[in-house]
Amino acid sequence: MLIVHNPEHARHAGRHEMYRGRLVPCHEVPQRLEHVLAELQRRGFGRPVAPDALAEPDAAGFEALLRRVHTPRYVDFLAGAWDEWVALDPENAGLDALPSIWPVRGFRTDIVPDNFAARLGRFSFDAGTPLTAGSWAAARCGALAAVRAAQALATGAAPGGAFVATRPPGHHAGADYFGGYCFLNNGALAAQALRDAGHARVAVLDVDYHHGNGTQDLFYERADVLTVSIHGDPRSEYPFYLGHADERGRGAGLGCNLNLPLPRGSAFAAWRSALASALDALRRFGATALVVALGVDTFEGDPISGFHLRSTDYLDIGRAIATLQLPTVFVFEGGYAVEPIGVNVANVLEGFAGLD
Ligand code: SP5
Ligand code: ZN
Repeated sequence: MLIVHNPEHARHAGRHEMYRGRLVPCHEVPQRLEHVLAELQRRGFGRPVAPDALAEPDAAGFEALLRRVHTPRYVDFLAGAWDEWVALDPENAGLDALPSIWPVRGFRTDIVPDNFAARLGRFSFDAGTPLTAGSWAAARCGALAAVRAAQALATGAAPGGAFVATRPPGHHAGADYFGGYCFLNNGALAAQALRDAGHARVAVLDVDYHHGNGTQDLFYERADVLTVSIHGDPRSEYPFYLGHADERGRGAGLGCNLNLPLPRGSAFAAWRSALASALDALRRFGATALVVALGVDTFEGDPISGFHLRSTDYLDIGRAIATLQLPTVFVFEGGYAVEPIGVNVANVLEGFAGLD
């Protein structure tokens, strides 16, 4: 299996996220990915490669792709946000930027304000996603890793599939908003790269505990990309405002989105039957390539989530996904029980690769 890692990931290291009126230490920390990479190395997976090491004839294509999946003004905002933040006050260099005001129903979103705090809110949806000095460098390189992995898959250079070892995660990020620890939607970028490389129908399977609202939003009106997500019921679970079972796509995309919400507290038996439904839908759609948004915050020990999957269950998940027999790129998403993340991610990939 091809492993593409993001050598810039640790440059995104938030200090705090807002939770119940307090700034609490971030759950999405650099050590998460270090545990994944260490466990993959321990099991003898191939040496991770940086995205720059993967040949791509059309180097300018990545910038264009970023600005097709995300809006150009959002990309420009993210690229310059840290410098703007520090320009407000030199002391800001020692603080993370966190939004505290958002345009909601009835507010104007067509006008982008001059005020930085107002723009930070215009391009985000929560106060849990700190923007730091290196956030843009890390997010951009992670997106590049996802796109290069997808392109390697499409050219046949990764016959055993690919894993994008990156953070920050991506599936909560939409065309012009960050949130849920995500800035650029790595999985969506990989799916679009597969479309651009000639796959007429591409599917995204999101197994993170949280609904992949950004990915759903990006492809909601499209018939060429099926989005399927298994997640905690948004009536009680983050991100709350999207991810319900009656969201099936719109316009040309009607029928091309499937949400499989499960109650908080669900164990693997329920999760596994939701996966069977997901796999049925994926088979019916007839995709020729698959992106898996691989979050392992479904784990019983996860500090912010509510499912009860055990480490051995992840082997079974990998095996089940392999039965689709599709070129597959796995993109790392959530998972906050920092040490067990390595074993859980490696189990999915090992189950998929049939190494055991
Ligand atoms: C990619 C991903 O998994 N993003 C998840 C974002 C969830 N953010 C909100 C979590 C708030 C829960 N805080 C619980 C603190 C318990 N001490
Ligand atoms: Zn998650």
